[in-house]
Amino acid sequence: MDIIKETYEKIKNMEIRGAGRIGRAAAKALKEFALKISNLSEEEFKNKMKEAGNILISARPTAVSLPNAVKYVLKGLDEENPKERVLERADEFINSSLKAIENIGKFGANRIKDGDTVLTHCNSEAAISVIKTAYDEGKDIKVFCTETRPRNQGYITAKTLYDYGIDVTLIVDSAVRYFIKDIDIVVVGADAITANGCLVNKIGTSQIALIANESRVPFLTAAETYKFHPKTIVGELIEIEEREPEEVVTFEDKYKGIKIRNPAFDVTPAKYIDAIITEIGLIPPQGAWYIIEKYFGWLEK
Ligand code: RUB
Repeated sequence: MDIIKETYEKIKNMEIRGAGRIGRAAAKALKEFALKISNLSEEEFKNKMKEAGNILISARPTAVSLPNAVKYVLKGLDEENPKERVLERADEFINSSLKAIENIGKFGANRIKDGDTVLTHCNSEAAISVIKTAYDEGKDIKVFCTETRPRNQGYITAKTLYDYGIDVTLIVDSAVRYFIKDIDIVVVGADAITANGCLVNKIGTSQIALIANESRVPFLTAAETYKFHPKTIVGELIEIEEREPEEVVTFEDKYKGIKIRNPAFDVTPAKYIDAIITEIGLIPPQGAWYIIEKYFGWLEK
């Protein structure tokens, strides 16, 4: 179980973070774990794999890419030659995830025009793929990155895009409304998309969507199909992770009575989302149900 526990820890302490990376790390851990198992009956192998999957899923509660990746890989346990199928399905998940990010880049870049200034929040591989692809297409673009308190993932995005040669401006999260007049389009990632087209993403996303809506700036989320949450179709709510207060601030003892709340994600209603960029193309948020129906038969049957 070493590889499983190690991956669990890395996801929990955010050494591995971002929904896509978390999903791929879980698939990789299951593959490496399966490879190490020998001398077990088929039944014992299946039980061990299921136990490993449950440990991984418990690392962080919000990004649905984690349970979706685990379920995708472990579906191989119901097939003939379960071990081989689990190994194959882990590779399938990882490869299709990487391909999806590339395709999202192409579809999303179509929405970015020459001369546009793009605003992004937090650090999303899928959103970055859209921005880099637009830049690769020769479009003269500028990007505003929010800091993304409390863990400042926006710094990673700013450095990544700057290293790529893009004109980057970093702003504090509360400056979005001040700068919205300079923004042509907002592109963010997704930790989960619900059946009714709502977006669950880094805390602060919903405020940005509201500000964009007020100023009639298009708000797009880049979400691979494995970010869609199958259980929301039957009314299940997505748990919003609340993290340690120390991530926000550490007060001296005298002020220990001050309560600190630190939700890591929030929910953006579908009405503030202009489009969801998936690897099969752009859909309106109302199309989320269709994606879940089409792609998650393997989960809920
Ligand atoms: C990261 C975050 C990202 C999504 C999408 O939160 O909210 O926007 O996970 O990222 P955290 P990607 O840093 O708490 O994991 O497009 O890379 O999957």
